[in-house]
Amino acid sequence: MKTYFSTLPKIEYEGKTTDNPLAFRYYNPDEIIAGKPMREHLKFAMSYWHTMCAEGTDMFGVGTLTKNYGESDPMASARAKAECAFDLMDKLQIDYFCFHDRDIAPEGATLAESNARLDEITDLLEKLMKEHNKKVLWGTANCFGNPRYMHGAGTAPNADVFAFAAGQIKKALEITQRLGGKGYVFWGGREGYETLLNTDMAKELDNMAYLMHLAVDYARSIGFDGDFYIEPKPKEPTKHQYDFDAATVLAFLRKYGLDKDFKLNIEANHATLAGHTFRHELATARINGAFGSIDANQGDYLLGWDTDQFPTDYYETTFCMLEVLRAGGFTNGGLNFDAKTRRGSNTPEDIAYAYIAGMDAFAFGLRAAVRIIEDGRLDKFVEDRYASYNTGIGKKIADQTATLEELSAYALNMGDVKTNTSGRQEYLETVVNRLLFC
Ligand code: XLS
Ligand code: NI
Ligand code: NI
Repeated sequence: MKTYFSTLPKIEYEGKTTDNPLAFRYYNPDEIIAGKPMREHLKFAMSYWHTMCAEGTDMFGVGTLTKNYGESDPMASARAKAECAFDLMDKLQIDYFCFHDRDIAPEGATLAESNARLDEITDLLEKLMKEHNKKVLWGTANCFGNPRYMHGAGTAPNADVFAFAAGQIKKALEITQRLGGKGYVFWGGREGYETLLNTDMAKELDNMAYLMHLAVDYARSIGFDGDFYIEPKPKEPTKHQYDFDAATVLAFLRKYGLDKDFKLNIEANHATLAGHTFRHELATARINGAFGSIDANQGDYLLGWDTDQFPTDYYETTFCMLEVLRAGGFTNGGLNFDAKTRRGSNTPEDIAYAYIAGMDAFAFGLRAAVRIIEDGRLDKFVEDRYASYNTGIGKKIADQTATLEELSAYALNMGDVKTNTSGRQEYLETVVNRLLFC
C-alpha cells in the first residue's frame, strides 16, 4: 500500500562516519550497551498528535502540509492515518507510540458517537500493532481542544463539563488498557486559570484530584496495572497551569493521596518554561521516587512558549540519559518525541530527518552517559565532596542522632570552619566535555 511515507527508505544504523542523512549515526537498536539493547534503554515513542495530525498551523497562518492521507471522509482519513503511522514507525525502527483519543479518531457529534469511532479505530490499531510488532507507551484524553473545555476539564466551573471529561477519560482508559498501554497521562491541558477574580482555586484543585482518583479506581477495576503520570507544565495555554513543575506536582499528589499511583512525565520544554533545566526536573522526580516517563523535545531559550522542537542538544540528552540510568532505567515509561517539525519543514522527509536527529541525539546521550558512569570521576567527586558526613560529627548528622546542643558545643570548640574545598565546577565541565567528545 502506498502511504504518505512511501518514498522513505528504512532507516538503518551506519555508524558515525556515514554521510547518509537518512541513516542513524549513533542509534543501533540491537546493540547491547550497559547490559541491554539500546532500544530497551531508550524506548522511543512516536507522538501521534504531532507526527500524524499536526499540519503546521500557527496563529498567523493555516497549515503548510496536509495530513488527511488522501481521504476527505474523517473516518477514512483516520484509518489511512493509522496505516501511515505504522509504516513510519517501521521505517524509523520506533517500537512505541503515544496518543490522545482525538488523535486516532475524530470527535463525533455526541460522546456516544465519539466512543463508537474510537472502538472502530482501536480494532484497527490492535491489528496493526500485532502485524508490525508495536506497542503503546501511553494513552491520554484530549480534554482541552474542544470549546467545551474553554475553562478547563476537571477544573471547570461547570459540573457538566467535569462529567463530560470523566466520560471521555473513562473511554480513553479502556482503549489504553485494551491496547496494552502501560501508562496513562494527565497533562494539565486547560487545568489552570487566567485570573483569581473569577476562580475558586481550592475547589478546582479538589475537583482535579477527585477526577484523578476516579480514573485510578476505574482503571484498576478493569485491570490496568501500569503507571499514571502527571506531566508538569508551568504555563500555556493558561497563565497559571496547576501542574507548574515537578515539585508542585509532587506536593499536589501527596496532599491528595495520589502519590502511590502517579509518577511524573517530564517534558524538556516544560522544564525550561518553568525556569528549570530538564535535568533538574528529572532529578527532582528521581529523588522522590516519581520518575516515570519523558516527553523528549527541546525549547528555544529565546522564546517563552512550548516550541516542541526535536531534541538535538547532545549535552541535554546526555544529562537526561544520566538521570534515566541513575533512576535504574525506564520501567513502564520511555522517550516520547513530543516534538514537531518547524512550520517551514513541510515534507515527509523532514519528519524523517527530525526523528533521526532526535533518536541519534538520545542514542549519543545514552552512550555518553554510560561513559560518564564507567569513568567514575564525576560520581567519585560528588562522593568525596560529602565525605565529612561519613565520620565524627558528620556521621552523627547523617544518622540524625546529633542534638542542637551538641552541634553548638562542637562549633564553639571549632574556632572557625577550617576546611572548605573547591567545588571545581570548571574542571568537572571539562571532564564532561572530554567524555562527550572523545
Ligand atoms: C502539551 C503537552 C501535551 C502532552 C499530552 O504541552 O506536552 O502534548 O504531552 O497531552
Ligand atoms: Ni508533552
Ligand atoms: Ni508540551
